[in-house]
Amino acid sequence: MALTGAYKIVLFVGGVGGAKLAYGLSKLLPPDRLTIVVNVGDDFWHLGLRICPDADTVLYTLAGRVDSANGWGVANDTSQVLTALADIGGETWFRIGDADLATHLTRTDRLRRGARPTEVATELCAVMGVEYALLPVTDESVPTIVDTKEKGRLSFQSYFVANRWQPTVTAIGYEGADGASVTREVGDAIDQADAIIIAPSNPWLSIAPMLAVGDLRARLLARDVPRIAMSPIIGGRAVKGPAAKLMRELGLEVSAASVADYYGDLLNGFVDDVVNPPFEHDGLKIARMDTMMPDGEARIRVAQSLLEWLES
Ligand code: FO1
Repeated sequence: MALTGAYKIVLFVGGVGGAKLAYGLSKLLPPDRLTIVVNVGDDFWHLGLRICPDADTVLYTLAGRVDSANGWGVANDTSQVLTALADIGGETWFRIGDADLATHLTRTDRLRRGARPTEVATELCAVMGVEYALLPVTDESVPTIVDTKEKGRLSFQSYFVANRWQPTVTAIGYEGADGASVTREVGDAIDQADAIIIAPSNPWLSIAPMLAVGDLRARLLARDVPRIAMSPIIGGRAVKGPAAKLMRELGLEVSAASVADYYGDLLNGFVDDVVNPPFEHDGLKIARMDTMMPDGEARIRVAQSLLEWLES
């Protein structure tokens, strides 16, 4: 599976963890060799605006604008509108900064004028100086729904933000996934890919919502190229977010091996972290490396190690 020459990578990302690997790879591969496909399951309507958190996290990260403490929103953003909203009893549970609001206003305006989410993503990348193709997996709405013991059925942001992902998850759904289809742009990227990489995003909340869309899984399986995932579990826990807690609630062992099992035959390669206990998985080539990406330099180093493994 050694990659040679000017090979093309398609990277599937969700939230913050995925954006870090996208950043690292963007420093090593030119735009015509790295396409980023982003989860749309977190997207929702809020205060009349279409909010696309995972797309914006990748966009701001690649543009060098992201608030690095949170991994989402705009660095050093102000909160005049949030304060004014609070004064008049508006919703402030979802923290939207003033500069971030400009993105949501622009996206919503473009969508209302008939643009596709894919076109809006391309336009926002262009104006923010991001030359990489940042593609929503589908232009249709496929919201992630979370069934919980304590609060019943919750929309994703209600689970993740309003309830701080504390409720016990009993099931996760991807509404409308069957009837949806990947965009032409995503289909073309997959057909031309020399390798498919699944970022260390939450498999159940950020990657599965994409794999559920239409015939995406079958299209990936049809490509006889490296199809690898990077473990989001390091040392028995998630670097950020609910992945480990979710695995426990779903009755799974909190390990990279469980993640590899979950992805199943979709993968023929897996990148595990050196601190995780080694595991075997038939049909899976497993690389072990330091996958922590606390800063820009580490992200580039991890991306470099990943590409070197693919080239070996
Ligand atoms: N996550 C939070 O935990 N609290 C927030 O107030 C919040 C606001 C927010 C605003 C814009 C945006 O693009 C993302 C935001 N996120 C927030 C993250 C968001 O919930 C994402 O869906 C998660 O990062 C999961 O991918």
